[in-house]
Amino acid sequence: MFELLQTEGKARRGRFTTVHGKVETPAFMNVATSAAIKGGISSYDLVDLHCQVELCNTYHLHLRPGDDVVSDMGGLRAFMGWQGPVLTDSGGFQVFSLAPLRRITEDGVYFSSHIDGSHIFMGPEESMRIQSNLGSTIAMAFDECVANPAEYEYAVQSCARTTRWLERCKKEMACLNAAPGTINPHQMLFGINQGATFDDLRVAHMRQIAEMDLDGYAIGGLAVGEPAEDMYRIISCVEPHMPVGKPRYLMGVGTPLNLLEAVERGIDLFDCVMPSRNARHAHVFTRAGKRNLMNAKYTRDSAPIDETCDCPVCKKHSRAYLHHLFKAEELLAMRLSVMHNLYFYNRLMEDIRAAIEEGRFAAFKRELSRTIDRRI
Ligand code: PRF
Ligand code: ZN
Repeated sequence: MFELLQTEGKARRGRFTTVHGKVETPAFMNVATSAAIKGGISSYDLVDLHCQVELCNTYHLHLRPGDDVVSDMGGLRAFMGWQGPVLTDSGGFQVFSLAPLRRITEDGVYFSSHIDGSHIFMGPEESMRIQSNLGSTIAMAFDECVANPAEYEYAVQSCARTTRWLERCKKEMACLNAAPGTINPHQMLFGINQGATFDDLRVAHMRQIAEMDLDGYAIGGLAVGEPAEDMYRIISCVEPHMPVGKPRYLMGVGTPLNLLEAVERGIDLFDCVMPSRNARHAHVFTRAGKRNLMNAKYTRDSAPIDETCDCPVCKKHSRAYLHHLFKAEELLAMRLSVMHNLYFYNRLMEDIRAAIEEGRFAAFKRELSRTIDRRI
């Protein structure tokens, strides 16, 4: 169930209730691709980092350790020791971005494993069965994410196939949820809007899938090579056709500024590897801009990463200490900087929620946009 608590322009403050807990929106989902947040972050750290939802990947977990293993261990939440909601991505996007030698047919996708080269087939039914074994709170539909720029004719065909795949996903999930012994018989299904950068395809596809009464709607196929302005334009043109009473998820996005721009355009949920990936390369976010902790200017800097941050790392450690850990290639360097960056994203969303509640989101966004994306 999704409740709209408050709006300011298109920006929405909502509450998404799942069998595994409530999600206050707008929210950022923390990426744990192979059932682990990269950088040595555990599920109990995530509680301290104000994480609400963990996101895992069907493709990776199917290859290793195998969804049969996760199922035997009681599902992903039990396996990871995470009590809150988990969203699983369908494998569609990862097959297209990671697997070599893939062949797409009406049935699904043939590809080789990026781990051992073995030949694997995944279609809508396989993706739903795997996600059912994983026992996630929310399963994503099996879609095709076309890289931008795309050919119009190809995008038309691909979009139509993604719609047919969605119908098959919905049918298969209904069967799986009703079967005895299913780990999460209340598993929800989100549809994914595609259509490359073509406004007419995007709108037509969104209108089609909006009629299928799914539990939520995602916008996929963005942040895959197109300029940010194209992404913002597509969100704005698709949004009026998204159901008001369902959560809206922008997949794989993005920078702090991207999140502010998308919230302003009516998006509720996000996920991105950016906070953890950047942190592992010594790039940390602050409200005043991005820092590179490898920079020699931090050698004797006793200030925390971000003076305005109250994360466990900023409460305790200096830039000088983190700079040293990165130089010395200590594992702790990555762990501490990932913790800060995830907290930064989760806390940014908390402040966005408070701003919408108090009718000052526009001012909040204007103020932060001046500094948040610059390098310092
Ligand atoms: N489809 C799926 N997962 C995704 C995407 C998509 O288009 C994207 C695009 N940014 C990220 N993750 N299934
Ligand atoms: Zn911090």
